[in-house]
Order: sequence, then structure tokens, then C-alpha cells
Amino acid sequence: MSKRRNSPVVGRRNFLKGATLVGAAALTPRAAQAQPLVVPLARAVPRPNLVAETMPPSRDPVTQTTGGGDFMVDVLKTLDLDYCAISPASMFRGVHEAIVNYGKNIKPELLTCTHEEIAVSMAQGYAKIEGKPMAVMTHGTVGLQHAAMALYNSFCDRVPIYLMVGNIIDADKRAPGGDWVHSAQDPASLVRDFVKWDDQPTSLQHFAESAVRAYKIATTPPMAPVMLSLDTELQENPIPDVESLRIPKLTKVAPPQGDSGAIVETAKLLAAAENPVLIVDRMVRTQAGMERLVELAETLQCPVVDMAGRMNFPSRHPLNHSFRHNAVVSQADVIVGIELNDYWGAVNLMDDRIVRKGRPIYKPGTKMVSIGVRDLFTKANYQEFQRYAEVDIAIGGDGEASLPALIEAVKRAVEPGRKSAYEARGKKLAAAKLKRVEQFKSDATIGWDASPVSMGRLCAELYAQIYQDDWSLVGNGIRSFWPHRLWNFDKAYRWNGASGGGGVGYNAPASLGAALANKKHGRLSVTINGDGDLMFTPGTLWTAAHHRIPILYVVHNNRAYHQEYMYLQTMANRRARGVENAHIGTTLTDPNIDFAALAKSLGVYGEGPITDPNELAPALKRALAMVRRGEPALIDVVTEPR
Ligand SMILES: Cc1ncc(C[n+]2csc(CCOP(=O)(O)OP(=O)(O)O)c2C)c(N)n1
Ligand SMILES: [Mg+2]
Repeated sequence: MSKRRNSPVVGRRNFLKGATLVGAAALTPRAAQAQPLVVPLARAVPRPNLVAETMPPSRDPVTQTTGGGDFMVDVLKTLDLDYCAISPASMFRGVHEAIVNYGKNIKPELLTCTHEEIAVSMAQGYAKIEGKPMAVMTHGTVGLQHAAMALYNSFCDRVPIYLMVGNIIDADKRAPGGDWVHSAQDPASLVRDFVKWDDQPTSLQHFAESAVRAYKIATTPPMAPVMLSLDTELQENPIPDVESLRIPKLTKVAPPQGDSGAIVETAKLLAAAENPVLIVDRMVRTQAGMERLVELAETLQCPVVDMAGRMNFPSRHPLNHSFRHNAVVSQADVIVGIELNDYWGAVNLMDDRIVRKGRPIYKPGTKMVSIGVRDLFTKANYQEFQRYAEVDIAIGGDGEASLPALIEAVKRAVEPGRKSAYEARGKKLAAAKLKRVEQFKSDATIGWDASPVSMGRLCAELYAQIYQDDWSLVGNGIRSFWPHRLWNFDKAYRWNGASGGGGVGYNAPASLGAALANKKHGRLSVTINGDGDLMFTPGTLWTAAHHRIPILYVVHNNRAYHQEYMYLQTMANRRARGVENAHIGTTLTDPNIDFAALAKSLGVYGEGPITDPNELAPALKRALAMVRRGEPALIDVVTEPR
């Protein structure tokens, strides 16, 4: 029963076979013993049994041979879901029990989380490394409310999450108290603004169809979370009509390619441009996508600005000009933005501290093209769609899937006579890049011996100890730019982007989800975690220990919600009131948080607080030894603010 089903017919037969087995199991000695225990006790009591009189005995309580939850598990097993992250709750007990007993806790295997936000964020980080969704199950209403922010992050980040939420639809079946406060008429209304699709099936066949449809919708670009509300009656009751059930087959949608005419037009613009620029953000899903982007850039010898929503372009490639963003955009005559989350933001500057007013970085007359799925799906309420971007050609198609056609079209459009001009352009770019890299290396030494520890030193020391491993940076809090400046990001799994919705509390659990995905590939996962973020979701560390997920947490401990501290300083400066009070409500001191002790209390190896930079390397070595052995570890480094 635990094998993945290839055809719906086989699926149903296996299901029937399984149902029979469950029935047989119910007649094992344990079950047989259970029956007499119930019957004589009832008979032995001569007094009126009020419970028995007011409530008819539940039908066949011991030998319920089928349960809707079993069928639901059968359906889930066809969907290639390796894990299901949960904080346990009665509203999904029918499926929970079926997963661990009937489904043998395999595909999906349950991950125990200490908060629903952790469960969803783990799924977000996991999906970006593994390329497929993780299931999450939450309690009705309250569990979903906890999950909501992480769901919003995932939605903004265009990451599929397969969310199931328990609910009791029939008011007649709700016990007083908890069942009522945790049930809703329309549970998904809470999150409908930031899930792509939701449903509340009212029969098992309805569940089967909706479950397969949900997976298909979630994994079709633009990918996003989906939600199924699981009625407890469907989960818990015997299956009335086993024979009639079937599991529809899942056929994933091939990602759409951009219109061929528009692709050719774009290729001509790129080939003819003096200074073409490619800007990419959430584009690469696979290693092949990264290699194709390299091919496109090398064909044109043009700069690539990687906005790092995913790991798109090798950091040390001479054409990676992410840290010369303004320089290359201001020179561009053609800009092609691929899967940009925020096209306007990539070509304009806006200071939100003093006067909220934007200005373009690009020259007037610069031709702009967008390729991506952003334009194919928009919701109204939450404004994550960003400012309207005025482009000359807007191509609705998946970025990675559209690259082969664009590369071919560019190769055809390149005039042989211009090849030497391209080469000269490439050489100039390579020299500028080299200069920038040298600058970064020297900048990283500023404050090398300072205490609190500088972020340049922290990231240099960390890289020195992992660069020979098959490493993966699975999180980087309120992003320090040092890793992308100094490290050699050369594979699609070296980095997995940020939160999407800017919801703090993402980094710790999303890093863990990504580390879980890396585990089976034997990769070394490391994350740089803000102290503020970690305090939103500290229970993540327990899940890391419980499920033995190897990951190194380096706490970037500036003892503050430092970003907000800076905003408060700016506000006070603007009003000429001095910054003396900017620490109020923004710092995390008095008492200082002992993250090493926190880690230890949750079963994770912990060291720190490290204030002397010379203690960093030996501490990293000890912690990484734990991680290489397959355990999580944490080191708390008291750092400069950014
Ligand atoms: C859920 C949520 N609450 C509050 C914020 C506002 N916020 C943005 S950054 C930040 C500070 C996070 O602290 P930390 O992780 O330590 O990063 P630091 O700014 O200190 O580098 C806060 C509170 C947010 N983005 N999300
Ligand atoms: Mg902080």
C-alpha cells in the first residue's frame, strides 16, 4: 500500500486489498481481547447506564475495517509527497492515524513541528531545494491562523505548499467547546487572498479529485500554496462505497514557453544592442536552467544581474554583475528581465527613509522586455504584485522553459561581424568584475579583529571551512551580502532565495526544510540566522534535533531587531529629536539571549556567545564536525549590526 500508484485502476485494487488487510488485523488477538472487555463490563453494572441510554453505542467501534483517512492516504501516496509537517490536532486525527498506521509513516512521513508557522516555512525552504512540494496539515481555524504568515511568504515567493486543514462541516457532529471554536463555515476564507486554489471536499471521491487537482495547480507556474479543508467525518468514518472510489491520475502541466514571435523580437533587440543586460530573480528551478542562462549570457557577452530570488547565475562568473547593478542598468540600451518579482524596483531607485519618491536608473529610450509568469496570475487585495512596470515587450511564459528558444533565436540573430565587439564587451565586463571582487576581498578585512565580530570576517571564516564540502547556504536572515560577495556559488542548490513576503520567522524553519532536502544528497547545509528571526520560531531547533537534520545555524546576533532600530533612528533624526531612545522596543538586550543554552535545551549542539573573532574558527570547526556527523548545531556569534 505504501508504493506509489502508477495507474488509477491499480490504485483502487491496492486500496481494496489494503482495506481487507485492515479488516483482518482487526480480528487479531488484540482486537479479540478488546471486545469481551467492553461487553462484560457493561453487563456487570446493574444500575441504569445513563451514557448507554442517552447515546446509542457507536456502531462497530472495534472492528471499523475502513476509514476515510486510509483512502485519503492512498490518494496522497500517488502525489509524490515525501513529508508532511504537522503540529498535531484533533481536527485531522483521522488522517494522522491513517498516515502512521495504515500508511506506515512513509510518503508522507510526518515531521513534528512546534508551531504551524514552522511547518509551512519548512515546506517553503524544502520545495525550493527539492523542486516539489511538502504537505502540511494544521488544526482547524487556530492552526490555520498560525500558518497564515508563512503561507503568505510562500505565496509571495511563488512556492508550492500542499496544505490540508481539518474542519467539522456538520454542526450536528461538533462536540461542545473545541470542535466549535475550531470549525468554520469557510475555513479557507482566512487565507484565500494568498493561496492559489482551495476546496472543501464533501465526499471521498471529491477529495480524490481535489487532492490531485490541488497538486497540479500548486506545481503549475506560477507556483503557489493550495489548501484543502478536510472534513473530520470524511476522515474518520468507514468508507461507505469502497468499490466506487478511484484515484485520478496526476499529469503535471508542462511549463508554458513564451510566444515564439515575441521571443524572436527580443532576440533581435538583444543581438543588436550595444549594452544589453539580463536581470533575473525567481527563474532557475533546475541546474539545467542555470546552465542555459550562462549560455545565453556568454552568447551575448552581456552582464547578468542576479536578484537572488533563486540561485540563478554563478556568482564568480565574469558576467555576473549583481553587485554592479546600478552601473550596468544605467548603461543599458536593452534590458530583459526574467521572472522578476519586481521589475520596476530593479530599474528604479526609491529611498523610503526620507522622501518616498522614486527615480529611474535607466536611460530614457532603453528598451525593456519582461519574460515570466508574473503577468499570468494576480490577486487584488495584498499588494505583493509590486509597482506597474512599463515594458516594451511583455512575454507571458515560464522563464526557464523559454530560455532554449531565446538562446536559439539569439544565436540566429547575432551577425557574425559583431562577434569581436561582443568579445571586447565581455573582456571589459570581466575586468570590471575582477576589480569589484578584489575590492570586496579587501573590504572584508575591515574590522577583521573587531569585537563584536564583523560580518565580513564571519562569512570569510565560515566559507574557509566549508568550501571543500558540497555546501548549500539555505538561509541568510536579513540578508548580509557577504556570502554572495565572497563565496563561489556555482550550483543551483548553493542558495535558495529569501522569504518572499518579508515575514520574520521564516529563516530558521525554511533553512531547516531546505536542509532536510539537502540531507539525502549528502550536502552540508549552513544558514546565517538573525537573532530576532530565531526568537520568532525557536522551536525549529527541536524539530532539527528530533528528526536528525544536519544543519549549522550561525546566529548573526546583533542583539536587536536591527533593521527596525535603524528605521527608528532615521525617524528620530528626521524630527531632530536625537537617537538616544531608538533602542526602545528594538533591541534584544537586558537580558541578552543565550542562544547556545537555548539550542542545548532543545537537543541541539550549541556554542557561544562568541565575541572574540579569534574564537570563531575553532568554534565553527567543532560545530561543523557535528553537522558532518549528521546532527544539527548552532553557534551564537555576537556581531556588528549588519
Ligand atoms: C512578522 C514580522 N514582524 C515584524 C517585521 C518587521 N521586521 C523587519 S526586519 C525585523 C528585524 C528582524 O531581526 P533580526 O532577524 O535579528 O535581523 P536584523 O534586522 O537584526 O539584522 C523586523 C522585526 C517583519 N518583517 N515581519
Ligand atoms: Mg538582529
